[in-house]
Amino acid sequence: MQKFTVTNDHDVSISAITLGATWKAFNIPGKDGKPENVMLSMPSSDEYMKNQYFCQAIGRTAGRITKGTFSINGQEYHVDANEGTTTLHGGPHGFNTQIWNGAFDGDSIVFEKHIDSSEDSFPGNIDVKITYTLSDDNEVTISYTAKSDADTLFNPTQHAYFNLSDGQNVYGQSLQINADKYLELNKDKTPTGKMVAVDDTPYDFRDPQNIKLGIDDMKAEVGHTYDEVYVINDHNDDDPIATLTDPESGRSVAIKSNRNVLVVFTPDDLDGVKFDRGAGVPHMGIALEAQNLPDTPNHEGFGSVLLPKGEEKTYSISYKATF
Ligand code: FUC
Repeated sequence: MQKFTVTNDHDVSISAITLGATWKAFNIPGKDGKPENVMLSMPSSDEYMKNQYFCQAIGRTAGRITKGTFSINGQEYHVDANEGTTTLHGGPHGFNTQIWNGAFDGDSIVFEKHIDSSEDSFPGNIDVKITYTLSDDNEVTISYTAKSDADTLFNPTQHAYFNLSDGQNVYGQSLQINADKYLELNKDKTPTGKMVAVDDTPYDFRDPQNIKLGIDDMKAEVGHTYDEVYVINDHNDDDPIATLTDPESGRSVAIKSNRNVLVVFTPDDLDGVKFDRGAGVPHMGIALEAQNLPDTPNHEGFGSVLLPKGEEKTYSISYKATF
């Protein structure tokens, strides 16, 4: 396994590793000027292999595909399931399970991989390129490019878990999301197809909201922590879709993307997981995953994540640090 690091002129740096094209570090100075890693990272490859998805690249399709079944141009496909009958985050052989070929391209970190249809069960053999770039104004851009030899689906994301504080949990941090609606989910967390207004619910992050208060309200009113699919409002590509802020350390990360979804996940149970910050505790990080609507082909009005044969498609997500 290899690790690649890029540092800019403001003491901001990023590291990424070839296992899972994982975003291992985003070091941002705090009020004291000392850079700390705001990604929920792990100390060893063993730990990354035991605990999937932590800050890893997700593909071909982020989120859940109902019964691992979808149609493209009238042809039905069944892909491998890895959560009961559901295909989660690209299935059992998704991007996060691959060892990528890593290299520097100038100041960018580039991961490339050819994935055969026979390997991950999705239609089409694809060539994928994931690029990490850190700018001098402290913005990280991750882009995902793919080309397939048959029509297929492509809806990648980065499963970034953030903790901007110097402490163990995200309770002091606040989150703002540019979303009037979220997806209603079935018990197995697949979408019902319905979008629900956030008004007067703990789902409402249109104004910055303290995460601890939000989790408490969710538990009291809805019965569980956040594991939600926010439908991002129409916006200019230059406007952040979400901003995470830690008043205590002075760090903040604004996410920009032209994707129409942000998944927000605040895991209760990180027991037994070893992180660089220490032993896993509840709400040690918050996952913010910019993507397109999940289970797309199975719901009318969800748009398209089709990657047509022979066409190259690129999706990007940017994370701008201020401190
Ligand atoms: C998020 C959630 C899932 C899952 C995964 C690791 O995308 O929506 O429920 O637990 O992360």
